Amino acid sequence: MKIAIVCYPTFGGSGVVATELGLELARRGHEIHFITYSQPVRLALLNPNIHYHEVHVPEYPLFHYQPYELALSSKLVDMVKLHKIELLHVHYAIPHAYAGYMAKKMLKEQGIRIPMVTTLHGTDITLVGNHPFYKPAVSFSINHSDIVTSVSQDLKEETYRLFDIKREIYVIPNFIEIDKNKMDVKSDCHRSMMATETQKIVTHISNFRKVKRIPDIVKIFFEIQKEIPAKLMMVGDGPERAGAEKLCEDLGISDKVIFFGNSNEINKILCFSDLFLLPSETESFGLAALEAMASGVPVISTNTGGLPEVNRNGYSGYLSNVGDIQDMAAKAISILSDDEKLLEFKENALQLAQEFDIQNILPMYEKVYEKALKMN
Ligand code: GMT
Repeated sequence: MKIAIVCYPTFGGSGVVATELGLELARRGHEIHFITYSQPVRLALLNPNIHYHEVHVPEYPLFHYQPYELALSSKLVDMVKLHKIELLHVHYAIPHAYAGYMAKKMLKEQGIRIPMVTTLHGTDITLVGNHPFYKPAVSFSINHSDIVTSVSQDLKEETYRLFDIKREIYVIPNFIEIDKNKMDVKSDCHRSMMATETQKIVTHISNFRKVKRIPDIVKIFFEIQKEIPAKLMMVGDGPERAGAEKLCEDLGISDKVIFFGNSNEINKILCFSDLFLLPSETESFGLAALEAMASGVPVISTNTGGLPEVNRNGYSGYLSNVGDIQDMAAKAISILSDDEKLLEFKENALQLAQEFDIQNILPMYEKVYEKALKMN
């Protein structure tokens, strides 16, 4: 199949999922065209089946806001015609499904019919989409997609609860490439550079937005390090980072916390991590938790959104109520203070992650594509 993938090219989970999906589809022989405003961070153009088309939004002083959706829909029309693309797979209802719908309409006028699959990732529904200003556009974009998928059962239910949706939503969970994960870190895991033998390593990875409850991470770690020699690895960047650095200073733990900034080699940090913290306010799936588990790192997370579909309480880690710092700290300490228990949780985490191996999940997308093509 010739498939156009539209996504955000940044470090967020949806961009990672879209990129990894495209890469694996290309390996399986499909021709993949990424269409977005800059090259996706995890995309290496080393495969003849991978193409990247940049969407340019020319600056024009008349426009207070430059019209990205317009540029994207025009680019989609041009690329579909030029490369004979058969299917659009857009990640995020707004603005991607919105722009995709316009592209479909323009193409139809020219006698070209093309189906659109929309994948919902969470923030479009739970945060952005729920804003009353965007609600009609999100409902419209979902209802006018040929097939809609969501990354968790919880997100599917939330979408039905918050919007007037008239179509079936298929759940296709996020995935991880277990083999690649193992290969990448074989010779590159430098634990001794980060901590002493006796220190345990706790890690968090995100885009440091408010929804991630970054101060909770620092406070949980503050409790952990009172009981156990430990270091905290903070990976990623975003609006909450400066506040977190200040909180570490105020609590007197700056020497035990490393802020890495953004990284696209997170498995080289996860490979030496003992525990992963994800105390988010909400999380449609929690890809970072799955990435941790695939590196054999147990997860302490909240029990909201799709997180219980990824992290199994008392098995791959623990789940607590949002904001319950004491509970999360106690559970972290219980795992980290008992080497036998830690090892067991590490093995469980890896085993559970295997259920989400890309080889199990990708055929679900292929099936959906075939169905969409038949519908058109
Ligand atoms: O984690 C983020 O805030 C980024 C966001 C995104 O749009 O990339 O992530 C969302 O999509 C990911 C991939 O499906 C999910 O794993 C994240 O849980 C989801 N984030 C939220 O729901 C807050």
